[in-house]
Amino acid sequence: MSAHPQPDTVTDGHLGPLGYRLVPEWAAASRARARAAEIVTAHRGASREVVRNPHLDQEWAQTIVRAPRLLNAVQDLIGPDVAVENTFLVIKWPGRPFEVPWHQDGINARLELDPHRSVAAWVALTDADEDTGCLHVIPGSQRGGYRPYEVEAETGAARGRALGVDIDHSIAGMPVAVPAGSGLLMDTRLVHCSHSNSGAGARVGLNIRYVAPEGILRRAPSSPSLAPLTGTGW
Ligand SMILES: O=C(O)CCC(=O)C(=O)O
Repeated sequence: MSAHPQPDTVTDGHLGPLGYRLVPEWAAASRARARAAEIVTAHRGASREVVRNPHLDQEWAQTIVRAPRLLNAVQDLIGPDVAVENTFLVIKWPGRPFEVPWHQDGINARLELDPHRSVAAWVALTDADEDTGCLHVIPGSQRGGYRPYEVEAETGAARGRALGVDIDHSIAGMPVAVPAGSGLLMDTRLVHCSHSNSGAGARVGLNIRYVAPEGILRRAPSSPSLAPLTGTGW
């Protein structure tokens, strides 16, 4: 018998009691920052804040979703066959209001993911901390399952988010600082949000939804095709 308590995978989920964990250095910090600088240069003119599904046509995003340390950590959780369901790039410009409300990545008006056959990743291309608008999480909130959600208008960062009716929206959650080149893996039921960037430079982060075969319980027919990365079960 193991000397260490094992996570209760039924209630805690595959990421254990907290519902998230750090993936250190999927890329060297300098490489991630250099990529962020290119992205910032490309989008500064229009002050663009959101790019949807860059993994479909951008080489840099295709490289990130396949980064070996990230992909290996994902495969450890959901098995060898992995596809990308969605990516979502957020550029938070310094001093410009940009709040991402409390939500869960695995459910919205168009989608429901099986939390045991999917995982969300948030990867930092610049240093993310409280000043620059890092994620805030509610550790253990995955145990409450998917919550009723409100559907926001499809503008700005809105994605038909799952805003829990039983969440006290005044709570701060726990800020999770992530250095450039590292990332977080999150249970797709983990409740999280992020605040505006009051730092000096742009904050750039990429959200990725990874799925295993059978990991999608409901998905709008108009959604872009899955992008298989590994395996033959697609
Ligand atoms: O980049 C952020 O600040 C938040 C992104 C996020 O939570 C998401 O895309 O689900």
